[in-house]
Amino acid sequence: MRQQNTSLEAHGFESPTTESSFSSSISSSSSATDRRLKALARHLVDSSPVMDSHSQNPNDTVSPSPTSSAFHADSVFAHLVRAPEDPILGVTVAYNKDPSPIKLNLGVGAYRTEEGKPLVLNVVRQAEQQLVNDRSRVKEYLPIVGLAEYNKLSAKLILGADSPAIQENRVTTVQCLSGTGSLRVGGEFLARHYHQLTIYIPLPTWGNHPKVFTLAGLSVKTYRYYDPATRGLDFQGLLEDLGSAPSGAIVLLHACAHNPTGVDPTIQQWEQIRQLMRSKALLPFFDSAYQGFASGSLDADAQPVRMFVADGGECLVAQSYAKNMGLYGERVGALSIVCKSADVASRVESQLKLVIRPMYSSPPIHGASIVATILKDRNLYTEWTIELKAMADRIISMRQQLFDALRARGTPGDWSHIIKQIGMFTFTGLNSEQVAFMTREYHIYMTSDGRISMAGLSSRTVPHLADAIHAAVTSFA
Ligand code: PLA
Repeated sequence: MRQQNTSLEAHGFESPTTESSFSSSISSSSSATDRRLKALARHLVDSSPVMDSHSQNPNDTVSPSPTSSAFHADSVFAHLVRAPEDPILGVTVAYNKDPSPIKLNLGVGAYRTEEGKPLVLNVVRQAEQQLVNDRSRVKEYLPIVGLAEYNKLSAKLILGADSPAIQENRVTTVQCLSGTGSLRVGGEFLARHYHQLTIYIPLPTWGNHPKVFTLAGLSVKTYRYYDPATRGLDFQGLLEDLGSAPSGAIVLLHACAHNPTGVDPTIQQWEQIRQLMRSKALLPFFDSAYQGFASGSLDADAQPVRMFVADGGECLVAQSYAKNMGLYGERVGALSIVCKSADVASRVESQLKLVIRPMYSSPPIHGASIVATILKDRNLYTEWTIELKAMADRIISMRQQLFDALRARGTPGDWSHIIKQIGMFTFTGLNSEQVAFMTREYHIYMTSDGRISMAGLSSRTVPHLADAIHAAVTSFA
């Protein structure tokens, strides 16, 4: 993979440091920052002779008058090629351009009601009302690590209220820009301070993972996860690949509702994964973007993370409130790093601040205030769990309806994976040709890997989707 080489070359690994002085942190921040600075320096050196040759006469200054040739020259960006749209978010771009009244967007994982409308949770509206009514609230900057109360509550939500790691102050949590920002901050922290620069991600995984971690300065490798033949977990392959990973390597794990496959290990399989990873000192980095969305229970969906924390070992967790609170555009997330001692955790936090400050300084206040308001109020919290369960249940019922509709049509193939898979997505097994056909003929939009967002479906649109799948499967076997 080209990306891996670039990442390794650019990284020029240096020994990890836990010192918190400014200069030590700068000297240890290889990777992305260094690469950018080097490129800038090269550019300045390369361009200096050209400038000299133009300025032999001290009076010969550059005059950007409208008549000068420089003014009419090509754009300094004329050499740019058009970048492709994002494989997931680009689906929405294409959908928005389609004038068809029957169009259906099953691309991005965004919850829709039975009426096909985006949903603002009732508890979110209530929390926002409380915030607006509170005249004492101001718009000052948050600290670099975000809203303290929000961070504490987020750690409790994922690790459990009675987590010994929290009680022993071994967890540091920083508010980040949703799940993506949490992954990026965690990735950059590891690239600066962890002794192993390779991160293993499942095959397949969310399309942004390799980009996030490569640009953070890590080297990305994959481990086997999904078996297309069984449409289930390739557990043997997973154990073999993690078993042959170098000691200390970082392993990205989807906490629940694996994207895009909808296939999760069982609790027994998680336990085997945990034992293997701990025996090889592999560092778990959990991506928890769907807590509560898989089973409808916040605790059940956090179980794999809690198993890894219960053994006393270290791990990272990236959380997102995009899906479970429907706060997509508010960009609310958190990165927690569980450490062996309170002392280490506080030094880790001091270094996280040095990652965040030059990146975006501090996170936004509104979304985190909504989340904190809900999590700390017993009534709002209970109401939230009910609304969350209703969303999860609606998705589960869509699975059943789609499965029944395909059976009723006699669509060739075994579609039981639709009801077995879990979370927001079904990994249909449709190929890119079939997907293109469904978009062209039925105006159904989805990612080219055959992933459909069940949360974008409703009882009203299931027959249309089933017709399209039936036609695609029978036209392109
Ligand atoms: N991690 C996983 C596994 C995800 O699926 C997503 C979102 C994120 C992190 C990041 O979400 P956040 O930054 O909004 O919190 N995946 C979506 C959206 C829902 C996307 O691609 O950005 C998806 O359609 O796959």
